Amino acid sequence: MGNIVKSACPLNCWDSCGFNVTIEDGNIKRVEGDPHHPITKGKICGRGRMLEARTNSDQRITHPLKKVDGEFHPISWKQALDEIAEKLSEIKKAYGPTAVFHSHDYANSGLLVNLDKRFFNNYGGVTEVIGSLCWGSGIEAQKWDFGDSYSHAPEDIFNSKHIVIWGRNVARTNMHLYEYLQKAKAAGATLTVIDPIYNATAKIADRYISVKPGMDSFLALGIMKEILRLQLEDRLFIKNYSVGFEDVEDLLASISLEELSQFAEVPIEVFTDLAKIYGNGPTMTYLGLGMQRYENGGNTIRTIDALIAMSGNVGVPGGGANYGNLQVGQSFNIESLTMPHRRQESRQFTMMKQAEEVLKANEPPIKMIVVTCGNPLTQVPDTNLVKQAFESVETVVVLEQYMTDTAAVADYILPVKTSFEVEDIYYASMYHGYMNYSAALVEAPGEAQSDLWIWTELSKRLGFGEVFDFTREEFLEMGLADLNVHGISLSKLKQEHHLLLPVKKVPWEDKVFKTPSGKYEFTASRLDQEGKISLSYPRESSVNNPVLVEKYPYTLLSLHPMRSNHSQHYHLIAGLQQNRVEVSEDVALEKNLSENDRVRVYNDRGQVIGHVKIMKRAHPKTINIDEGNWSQFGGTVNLLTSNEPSDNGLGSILYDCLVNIEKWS
Ligand SMILES: Nc1nc2c(c(=O)[nH]1)N[C@H]1C(S)=C(S)[C@@H](COP(=O)(O)OP(=O)(O)OC[C@H]3O[C@@H](n4cnc5c(=O)[nH]c(N)nc54)[C@H](O)[C@@H]3O)O[C@H]1N2
Ligand SMILES: Nc1nc2c(c(=O)[nH]1)N[C@H]1C(S)=C(S)[C@@H](COP(=O)(O)OP(=O)(O)OC[C@H]3O[C@@H](n4cnc5c(=O)[nH]c(N)nc54)[C@H](O)[C@@H]3O)O[C@H]1N2
Ligand code: SF4
Ligand SMILES: [Mo]
Repeated sequence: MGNIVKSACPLNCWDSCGFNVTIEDGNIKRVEGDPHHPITKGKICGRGRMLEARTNSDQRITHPLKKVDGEFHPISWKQALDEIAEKLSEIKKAYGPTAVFHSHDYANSGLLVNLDKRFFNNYGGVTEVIGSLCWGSGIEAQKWDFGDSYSHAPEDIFNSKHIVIWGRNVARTNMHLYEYLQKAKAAGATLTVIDPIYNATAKIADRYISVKPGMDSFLALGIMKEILRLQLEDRLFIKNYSVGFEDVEDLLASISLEELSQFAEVPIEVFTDLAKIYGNGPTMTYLGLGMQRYENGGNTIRTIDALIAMSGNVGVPGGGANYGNLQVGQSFNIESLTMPHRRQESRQFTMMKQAEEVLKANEPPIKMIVVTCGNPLTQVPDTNLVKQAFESVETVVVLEQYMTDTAAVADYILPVKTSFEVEDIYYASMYHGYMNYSAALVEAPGEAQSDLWIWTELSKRLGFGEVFDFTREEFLEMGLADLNVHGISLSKLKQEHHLLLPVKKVPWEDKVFKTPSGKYEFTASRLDQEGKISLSYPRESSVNNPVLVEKYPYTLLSLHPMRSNHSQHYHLIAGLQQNRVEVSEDVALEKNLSENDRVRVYNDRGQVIGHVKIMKRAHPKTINIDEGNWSQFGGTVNLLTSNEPSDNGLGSILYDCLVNIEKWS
């Protein structure tokens, strides 16, 4: 039977689902959807259901471990914390606090996860990561254009005449948007999918457009050129609410439709077709992260934004350039949780270049790395370099639940609780505007502790224990303080389990933008450098590097896996434990490959071995290996990817990656 309680999904995902969790004899038995959640309505994915296994698995790390002579040995919490605190204090004295590097990602979307920064800021300010492997180029791009990255409320889709899914793998990564798409389609909206891979979302579309990876800006320019020819642009918006459109017109005049079609590998008729879609809106565009993971990624998102703006689809119901939804996270009082004013020193490495920076840092050198909510040896590009960097540092401390590739190179592993073992509030700044509450539901196995307990214990030893002298509830109330005026409190949230944050349903409806000019900026004034959109190409492409294309003729994508959230589920699902190398039909033909052939995919950075699967209707010269795989199961695709940053400096170029492939026995 068991007792059913409400909870929430902690995984880094668009959907941020509400859960009903069954508890029996003090253990998690089952994880299901909460039918009362306004957006996720009782449906969840396999990754969410698998959180039962992630909590109960006997592979969990249950005791602090210390590496001695290359082997891990269990030690007491007291020993682990005393030794780490002593090292932290010695490092600060000898080199300053920025000799400590905090490497993290966003594996848990709990509000109190931010308290790691409270610890590091009070320590004096460490070397931090900036930018994002995930969506950094696109977020920065939208900040230049709109001043911020905001999305429409999910239900606003029913005001759309046309819906365009541009580089988002909705059926796989954003399941509730997929449901909304089906409903909006049934209610009469048209659906267009733009993607180099004919994915499950493309299958339900009225129009599928196959584009050359990394070349979407040429498609967007082609559509704009046709919009101008057909006089479908929104002159009122351009005149009253934007700056810089003349620069876009100049750019469009500098290149022909034929050239645009050749670059994008999209026929001109498609430009015309989409010009009519955008010109006869409202047309709602959902941008995914696909096309911004290239060196020209920021420019690509800005060009698509420009198309959406000039066609009159910004600030109107049923429209929007829906990418991130940062207004969700901005609702919380993050600064009172993180105390940035306590920093005495600071240094930043980008997410992408963290390994290279660790290796070359000397003022001061990196003496300790602390990893939280991240698995850089699997998820950060150019794995061979990441491994070398982490192995080069004297002390690596990893807060983990499992023996990941990153934990395996640690000197200390501190075992942490899973989301069902702590109280927190979960939200995603990606799609809908609800936050969800979860109480601590079960006891943790062995000696696993919460991340917060670890910061509290370390802070006491380092002499600033008072800043952690709060209960979890008090910290949650601190994070919600600014919301009280909106009638939102922790007690109300506990009662209702989910509450809508005060987010705009139709962002930019007042046509007042957060840019320096207050207008939509076709040409960005945010920076000193020229803010015009331009013709730009992926780094590893025939335009920028024809020699490399001869050696490595195929583009390698590394999409998010269906059944795992990044690297979090591979060790629990036997069927995932080898690399599947998906190739477009022309690659199979060129290389004489059949289904299940064993192949080697390689470039100058590394190689990955796997088995062939042939993708129907994928764009020519395209290969995909899903991201997240562990070294013991054949290795991460990041052995092949590049650690270069995108054009605006804050994003990765994970999909801007040329490879070759051969049979391998
Ligand atoms: N199942 C599952 N779901 C997840 C996650 C997971 O790990 N597993 N992770 C979550 C997280 S953290 C994130 S960030 C989101 C990401 O969600 P998505 O944005 O959907 O992520 P991607 O896997 O990058 O897929 C993007 C799509 O872009 C396409 N694409 C690649 N290159 C190009 C291009 O040049 N142009 C165009 N037009 N399309 C291109 C790909 O073929 C793919 O269909 O998913 C979230 N949901
Ligand atoms: N090639 C390629 N690389 C990619 C991507 C891609 O599409 N292709 N996707 C990128 C994207 S979008 C993202 S968001 C990143 C994700 O990168 P990561 O966030 O590093 O990946 P995850 O596998 O989600 O999680 C990392 C670890 O966090 C641990 N963890 C979970 N909860 C907690 C917690 O509460 N406390 C602590 N201390 N640890 C916890 C998990 O056990 C897991 O091992 O990867 C990026 N890397
Ligand atoms: S991973 Fe995403 S879709 Fe799956 S249960 Fe969690 S929030 Fe929902
Ligand atoms: Mo992500």
